[in-house]
Formats: sequence, structure tokens, C-alpha cells
Amino acid sequence: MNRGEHSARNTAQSSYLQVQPTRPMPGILDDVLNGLMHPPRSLPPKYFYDEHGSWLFDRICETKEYYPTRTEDALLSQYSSEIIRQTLPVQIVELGSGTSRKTRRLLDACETHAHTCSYAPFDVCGEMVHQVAIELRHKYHWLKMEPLVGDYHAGLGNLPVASGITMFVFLGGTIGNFTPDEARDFFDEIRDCMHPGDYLLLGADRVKDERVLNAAYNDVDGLTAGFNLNVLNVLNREVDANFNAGNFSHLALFNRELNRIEMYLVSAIDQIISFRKLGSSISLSKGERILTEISRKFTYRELETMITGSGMEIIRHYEPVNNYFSLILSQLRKAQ
Ligand code: SAH
Ligand code: AVI
Repeated sequence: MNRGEHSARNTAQSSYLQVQPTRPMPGILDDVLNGLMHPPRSLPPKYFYDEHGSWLFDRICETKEYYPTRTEDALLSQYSSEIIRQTLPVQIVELGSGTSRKTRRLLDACETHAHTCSYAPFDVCGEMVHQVAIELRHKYHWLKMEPLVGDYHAGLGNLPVASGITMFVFLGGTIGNFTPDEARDFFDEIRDCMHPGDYLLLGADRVKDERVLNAAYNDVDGLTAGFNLNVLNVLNREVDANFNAGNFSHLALFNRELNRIEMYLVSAIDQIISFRKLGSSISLSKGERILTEISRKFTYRELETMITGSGMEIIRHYEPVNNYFSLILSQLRKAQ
């Protein structure tokens, strides 16, 4: 491997490489200035994932309402062996890897097939990547770990490159958190990182009964609400804001026209929020919303069009009997 710029962060037990952006990215101060100062107010979803937010997301995945994780995990359990046999990757690069929990199905399949490879989990949450690297090094002695930290919206051009087949993995339905333009650009960018013969394994959530969707983002234990509200703690810490989470409520609803869940923080009172690091403040009136996330749901065809539109070829499109989720293996074909 080793094209690209990285800087190493070493700790007692583990280390990860900080992937350098390939283009200038707005920082949190810019994102607050651009997103929060004027209605319609919004924030990029990456700010959910500080250490606590990443832990909350992991707990959401275990709720009875949040079907995507267990549905995708069941598909991976069933098909990982076939996927590894087909792809035999020298390197697995996972974008937005989180706990890498479901990816272990692929690593288990490597073991079954006595196939060795390297694994590069890439996530914005350094604490999570650090922890995962320790766990996986311990569990899979044969695995070459290449933990990476950075923002995948800042470009993928500095990711490590292997000599041999790479399988890019993008699970969890995180593609649904991208706008259509962001998704198209992202697939183009992944394709630009691929060599002929490389693969992409994508997990994406499907359109379904909206009662199922609304429940998944409104779990009765309030974990999704806590995850949503946690972004206010991130802002308090990072931009010295004075949000009181008790003055906001969680709202998640399915937008039928756009086939997406929209998640908001709703101001429960008239209030003024100050951002000391910016030297500015905003007035929020009772009922005013901040859009914190979109989570798009796709049809079978939309997913295939998105992938083939970037020049990749669909190899297999797996789905469960209830059609709740898609797991798609595609490939950048070798020139004939
Ligand atoms: N793939 C895992 C996690 C999904 S949650 C799963 O299927 O369970 C989304 C993950 O993407 C989180 O771990 C979050 O930290 C990461 N993430 C969000 N925005 C990111 C960004 N801009 N760059 C890199 N990682 C990001
Ligand atoms: C990471 N992403 C796919 C999750 C989703 O379902 O859109 C994030 C999430 N938001 C609320 N619950 C889960």
C-alpha cells in the first residue's frame, strides 16, 4: 500500500492514520455559520458521531424498532461466504465503519476460506476506530489492520491503495444520509479510487410501510431522541454554545414525496442561543426546527441506477423476503 498522505496517531495499544483531505472542507465553525444562522436551519449529520453519539448509535442498532442493522446483518451472515469466494480481496476498505460489527461476517468468511487480507476501517470517530482496531487485532490474528480516521466528504484520493483487489464496503444504509448530489459525487469518487476488478459492497435501506419507518426513528426507549439531542452537546463543546437539551425535542417523520426520514430538533420555547467561539447568537422561536439528518429510502431500481450510473456493474443484488434492505455487490469491470 501507500499512496496518499497520512499522519499517524499512536497510542499505547493502537494507532490510526489520519487521512488527509483532498480538498478544503468547512470546519464546524463554518458549518454552524452556514447551517444555523438563518432558516431553514440544518447541520451535517457527521456531528452526531462523537464518542457518546457513536455509542448511542450502536445502542439504536439493538432496538426492536431499528430493523436495518439486523436485516443487513442477516444478509451478510447468509452471503458473506459467497461474497468472499467471489471477490477474494487483498484489501477491504470500509467507509463509515462504526463498530465494524457486521463487517465481522466478511472477516469470518475470510477465515472459513483461509483467505487473508488487510482491513481499513475509515470513520470520522477516532475513539471508535481506535477501539475497533484493538478488538479486531485480538480476534483475527491473521488480519492486517489499517485503521483510518477522517471525513469521507473531504475526498477519498488519499486512501491507501493495495496492489491487488480492493473491496470497498459502505454499509448500514449510510448512503441514505447523503443528498442525491452527494450520493452521485460519492459513487463517482469511489469509482475513481477503484482499479479495474475492484468491488463495492453497498448496504442501502428500501422504501417500505411508513409505520415501520416512523417507528425505527422513534424507538420507545428514546435512544434515537438521545442521539439526536446529543448533537447539542457537541455544539456546546466545540463552538462554546449554550444549548440546553431540555429546551428541545426530537422529531423524526417520513416525507412521502421525497422518500426520506427527516430528523429535526424542535425548539420547545422562544430562546436565544449564543455561540461564543463565533461571537454571535440566534433567536429560535417555539416550534422552530433544525434539520439534523435525512435518511433516504430507495427502490430496487433507484439503487441499481445509482451504481451503474457511476460506471460499475452489478454482480449480485441481495435482498430479504420482506424487501426491507438491499446488499449490492458491484464491480468496476476490467477492460475487455
Ligand atoms: N457502517 C456502520 C455504521 C453506520 S453509522 C453500520 O452499518 O453500523 C454511520 C457511520 O459513519 C458512523 O460510524 C459515523 O461516525 C460515520 N460517519 C458519519 N459521517 C462521516 C464522515 N463525514 N466521514 C467519515 N465517517 C463518517
Ligand atoms: C447511519 N445512518 C444510516 C442511520 C440512519 O438510519 O439513517 C443514522 C440514524 N439516525 C437515526 N437513527 C439512525
